[in-house]
Amino acid sequence: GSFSEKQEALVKESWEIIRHNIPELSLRFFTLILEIAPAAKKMFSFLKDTDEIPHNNPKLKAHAVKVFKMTCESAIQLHEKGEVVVGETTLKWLGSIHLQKGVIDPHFEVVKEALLRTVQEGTGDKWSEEMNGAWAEAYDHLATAIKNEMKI
Ligand code: HEM
Ligand code: ISQ
Repeated sequence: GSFSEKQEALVKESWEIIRHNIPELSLRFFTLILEIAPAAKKMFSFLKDTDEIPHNNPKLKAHAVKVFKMTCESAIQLHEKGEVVVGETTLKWLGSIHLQKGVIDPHFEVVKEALLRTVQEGTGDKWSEEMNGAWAEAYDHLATAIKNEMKI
């Protein structure tokens, strides 16, 4: 495939760094999403009734970890199989959640931007353009799979 071993390694490597700082970075990820798109706040059930982003919300943390892990998994599959193979059931589930919450295509760019910036901040001096590109590609494939499921 076009996703190289180097790219896969870069994603895995950076996830290892980010993983250890999840409480802070999951919050950062989410803050960035709402900074770019404030209106997205009302879509998230765990934020509906709060004025600020909760600093120690286990649900928020768990959600953010899932998004990171899935993107990471997507990178591994892109390298090994040349495509993103999310389980059919998982994909259907993800498609229906996002459809039901009113997520539309431009939102995916917002989450992408926030994810890439979180990776950049989270990896510090280990960050590189190449690492950024690897995450971007892995995310795009996953986002496309979810978007396709939402159109069915
Ligand atoms: C829920 C992943 C893109 C908004 C979820 C869940 C996952 C997920 C795993 C379910 C969490 C759970 O119930 O345990 C992803 C991935 C994405 C993506 C991998 C991109 C590749 C987006 C985008 C938006 C969005 C672009 C729009 C801002 C939401 C909302 C929920 C959700 C509102 C429901 C949260 C709740 O209230 O329970 N997402 N998501 N997601 N996602 Fe995403
Ligand atoms: C769900 N979908 C996309 C991004 C998210 C970020 C934080 C919490 C939940 C999310």
